[in-house]
Amino acid sequence: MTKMCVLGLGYIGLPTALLFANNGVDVVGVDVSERVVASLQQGKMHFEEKGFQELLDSAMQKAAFRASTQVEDADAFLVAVPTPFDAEFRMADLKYVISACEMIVPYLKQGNLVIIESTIPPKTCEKRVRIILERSGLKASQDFYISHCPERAIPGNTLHEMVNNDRVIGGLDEKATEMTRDLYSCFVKGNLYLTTSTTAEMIKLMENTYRDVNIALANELSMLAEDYGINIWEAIEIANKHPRVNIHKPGPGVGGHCIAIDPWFLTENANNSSLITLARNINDSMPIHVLKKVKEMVNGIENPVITVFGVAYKGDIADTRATPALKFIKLAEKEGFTVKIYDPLVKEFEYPILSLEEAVEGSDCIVVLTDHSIYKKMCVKKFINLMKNVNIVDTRNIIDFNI
Ligand code: SAJ
Repeated sequence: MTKMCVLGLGYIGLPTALLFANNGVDVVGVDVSERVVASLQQGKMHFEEKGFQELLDSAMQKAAFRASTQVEDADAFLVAVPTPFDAEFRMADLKYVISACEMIVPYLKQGNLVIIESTIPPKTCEKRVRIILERSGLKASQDFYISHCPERAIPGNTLHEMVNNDRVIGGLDEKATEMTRDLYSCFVKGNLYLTTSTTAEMIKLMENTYRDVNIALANELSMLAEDYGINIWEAIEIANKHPRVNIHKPGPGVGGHCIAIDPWFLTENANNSSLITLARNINDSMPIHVLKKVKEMVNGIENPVITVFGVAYKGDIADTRATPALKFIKLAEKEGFTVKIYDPLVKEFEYPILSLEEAVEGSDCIVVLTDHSIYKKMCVKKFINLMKNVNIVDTRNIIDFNI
C-alpha cells in the first residue's frame, strides 16, 4: 500500500488527503496548527463544506487517515499549503511552500515523489523546490521525483470538482509525471493532462487570470452601460446568445483567495503585462464605484444608515476571505455612513452580522454585494416598510422586486 504524507490540512489539502485515504492510500496528514490536528484526531472537521465530514468519517473508519504535527517517512509527499500574496511587491510569498519542503528534507528517500499542489509562479518547482529538496543529498529526477498538480476545484463545490474535473500534471521529468498520474487516477474521474512542471504552473495561473480579466471587462461594460442608461444584465444576456461570446457577470469586485491574487503571480517577473494589471486594478476599484452609486442615492439624507446584504466573497458560501464587501464597508464608514450587515450564511466577520429585521430597520439604502440564492426568494414587500428611505443598489441583480 502506498503511504502518503500530505502537508497542509486546509480547504484543499484536507479533502485531497481524505480522497486518497478513501481510495486505497495510507495517508498521514500534517499541519503546523495543533488546534487543527487535535480536532481531526477527534474526527471533527475544522471547517464546513458539503460532504467533507462524511469523507473524514469513512477515512477514519478505514484507519486510512491520521492527523499529526510531524512529517513521517512516506512514498509520496504532497504539499498543499497556502501561497499568500505579498502586497508590497505584488509577488507570491513562498514562505509556507519553502518551509513545507524543508520539513520533507530529513525524510526524503530514494524513489520518493514530491507533489506540489499549492499555487506557485512558473519555474518554482524547477528553481526553488528542487534546490531545497536536494539538500537531502539526493538528486531530483534520479533519486527522487518532483511534480506540480495544481488544484482547480471551486470553493462551494470542492468535492465534486476534485473528483470530476480534469487535472493537469506536470513533472520535472517524465517519470515524475507518470508516478503522479498513477497516484491521482485512484480517485480522479476527469482526464489527466500530462505536461511539464513549468507549463502546469503557468496553466493554473492562466485559468484564474482569464477569469479575472473577463470579470474586469464585464465590470467596465457595466459602468459604460450606466452612462448610457442601459440595463447591463439584459444586454449581457442577449450578447451571450452569440455562439462565441461569454461575457462574465459584473459585480462589486473580485474576492476570494485565488482570482484576486493569482494574476500577480504571473506578472511578478514580467515587464509586459499591462492588460492583466489593468484588469486587477479595475476589479479592485469596484467597491469605490459601488460607494459612488450609494452616495448618489442617499444624497441629502442626514447621517445615512446603509444595509449591506452579503459579505461572503461570492454567493452560497460562508467564506469572507478577501471579500470586496470589506473594502466597501470601510469606505462607507469613512464617508460617515452607519453600516449594518445581513448575511444569513456568514458566521464570523470583522463586523457584527444582524438578523434581516435588525439590519433593515431604519435603513436608508440596501446594498446587495453577494449573490446568495436565498436573496432571490426574499419577499421584498415584507421588509421594505422597515426602511426609513427606500433605496436599493443591487450589484448582483439578484433581488426580485415583484415578490
Ligand atoms: N465573480 C464575478 N463575476 C463572475 C464570476 C465571479 O464578479 O462572472 C467574482 C465572485 O463573486 C468572487 C470572485 O469573482 O468574488 C471569484 O469567484 P469565482 O467563483 O470566479 O472563483 P473562486 O475564487 O471561488 O475559485 C477560482 C476557480 N477558478 C476558475 O474558475 C478559473 C476555481 O476553479 C479555482 O480552483 C480557484 O479559483 C482556486 O483555488 O484557484
